[in-house]
Amino acid sequence: MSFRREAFVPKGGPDGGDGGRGGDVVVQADPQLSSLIDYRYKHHFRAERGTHGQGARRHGRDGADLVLRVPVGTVVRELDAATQTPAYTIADLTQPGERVVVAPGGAGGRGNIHFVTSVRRAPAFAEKGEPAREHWIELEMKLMADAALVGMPSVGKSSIIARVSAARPKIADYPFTTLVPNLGVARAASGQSFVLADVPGLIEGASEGRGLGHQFLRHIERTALILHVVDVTGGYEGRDAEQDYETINAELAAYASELASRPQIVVANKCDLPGTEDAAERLRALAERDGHAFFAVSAATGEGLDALVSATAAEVARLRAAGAGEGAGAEEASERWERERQRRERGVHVAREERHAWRVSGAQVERMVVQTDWDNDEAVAYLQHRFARSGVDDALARAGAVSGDEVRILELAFTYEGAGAERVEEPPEDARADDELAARIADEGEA
Ligand SMILES: Nc1nc2c(ncn2[C@@H]2O[C@H](COP(=O)(O)OP(=O)(O)OP(=O)(O)O)[C@@H](O)[C@H]2O)c(=O)[nH]1
Ligand SMILES: [Mg+2]
Repeated sequence: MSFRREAFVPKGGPDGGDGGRGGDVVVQADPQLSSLIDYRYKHHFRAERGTHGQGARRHGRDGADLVLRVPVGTVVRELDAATQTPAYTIADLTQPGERVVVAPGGAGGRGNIHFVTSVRRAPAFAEKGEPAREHWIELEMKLMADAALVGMPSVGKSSIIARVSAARPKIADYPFTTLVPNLGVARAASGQSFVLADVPGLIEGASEGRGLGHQFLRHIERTALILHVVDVTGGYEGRDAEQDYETINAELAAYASELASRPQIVVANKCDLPGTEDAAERLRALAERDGHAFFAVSAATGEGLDALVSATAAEVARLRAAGAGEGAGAEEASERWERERQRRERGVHVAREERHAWRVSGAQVERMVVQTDWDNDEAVAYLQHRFARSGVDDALARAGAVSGDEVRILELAFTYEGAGAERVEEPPEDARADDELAARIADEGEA
């Protein structure tokens, strides 16, 4: 709050500038990153704060945003601070450059020049800056591979990725050797390359969470092409190749119907071993029945792998070209996350805590409260006016509040004066924004 003071101008008007806004904390997908390791040990991040407004209408400086870079394919969730469990998904960052604000910088308080009206020439109050906000955020990196090696345990998925890429996963003759997905880049003779994922083995019941199933089926969800690997020896457990093939497809379908219709290449592995020709031919027939390409290979000798890699590269290129047109670009997607965030902020929730006591919550409403200077009657009157404009009073009326009821917001209590309560004076210049807000709250019918 400030008034102009100059020689020969005994009663200068109000001239308090606004405080600068605090920086946002932003999470942004960066194609250069491949893990969330940066967040393993450092958990607290803060953006810069804004500086105070000053007299002579000088505004404070805005704080710089803090951008947290994460790999493409990171899912960002809001955690409930008390229970540390996910409350909702904030964004799913699937494209390079896609971003989302996870903690918006606090708005700077507005200086007293903003509160001048026809009847209030010299407002002796200004708004407080919005305090910094804290959020607990969970980051999960989901695989963004072009193709995934899927199949029963021990069919040779890791052996294949080790042969066709620089990935060096553990290979052993017992099931569930692979416990976390491995990624590798494979390059075809044509020069085309693609990212291949080696996913832990699936078993019957995986779609219901058996084995390591659930965790890894989730990753396959985002992979455009499935390389379905089948051990044509039947494996040491004496399984049957055809049956394995059907089992895995049934699990994919049970997990998510779109996985069943996802493009698939069927790979018969361990064809170097004697007596596997029959099983391989029967598998080829099944693949053809289902309209899938089929390759007989050996991860042990390398036979057939070049052809498999070439076909996979071509199919990946085809799927990429088909997918490029659909879906929004990174910028559009970021705007969508921002709109969703703002919608969450605007929500006004009214809950009855006692017969004549109501709890009102919502980011925007709570912000109005914390920005109010309680030692200043004018500022408090202005807050009451904002409540009316922003739909809080209406929401209370709809919920059944009556005059005299207690209204609790954060740690403060107010007295509800009824929908017909006396209006404070004409709205100042920000009233239009408040009007829109009230209309939106009414639209959403949140009460
Ligand atoms: N003879 C032969 N053995 C193979 C071939 N491919 C893999 N194996 C063997 O099969 C066993 C399992 O191979 P992995 O690559 O670990 O199988 P996986 O599918 O990754 O298994 P999980 O990670 O447990 O799901 C190992 O002993 C490999 O040496 C092959 O083409 N021929
Ligand atoms: Mg493996």
